[in-house]
Amino acid sequence: MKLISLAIAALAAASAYAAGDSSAIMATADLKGTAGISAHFEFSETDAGVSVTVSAKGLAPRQQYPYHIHQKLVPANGDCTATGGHLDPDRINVSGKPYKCDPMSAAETCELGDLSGIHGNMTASNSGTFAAQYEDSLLAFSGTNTILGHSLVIHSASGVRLVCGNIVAD
Ligand SMILES: [Cu+2]
Repeated sequence: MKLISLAIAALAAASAYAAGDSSAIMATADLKGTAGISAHFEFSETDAGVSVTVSAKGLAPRQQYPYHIHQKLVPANGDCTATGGHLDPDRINVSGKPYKCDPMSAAETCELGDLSGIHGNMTASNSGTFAAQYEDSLLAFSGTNTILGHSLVIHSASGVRLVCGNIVAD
């Protein structure tokens, strides 16, 4: 009983945290695929840009997973390869030029959609889950940097596209 009430308190604290400054969720994405992995993303507008809340499960314990916003939508057959390349409206990653992006890089030097480059890979817990919340100063809900009309893809460490889902306005 004590454990249950602790769990409820933790859930309440987590959802209050996710709600941030009471800004409403403006878009979500649900990622599914054949890999047994599922993930849920929530995007809301803040003074600093866009708040991103990520949760995933079914990951391999302690493994790293890159993930990105991809340019094209996932087709009805769920084929993640059809989502094209990373969202990159500023054409940062032009073929032929070296591209490097990690959490130490200035976000402006990264593809807009390279969320794991900018904010770090998903690193699975011992039970195969991942959760994070962060602000992204460049993402938007309109204009050239809009995330709407695009998709999210989680990759294996070797780059295989494991699961994907469309970003949908809430
Ligand atoms: Cu990707």
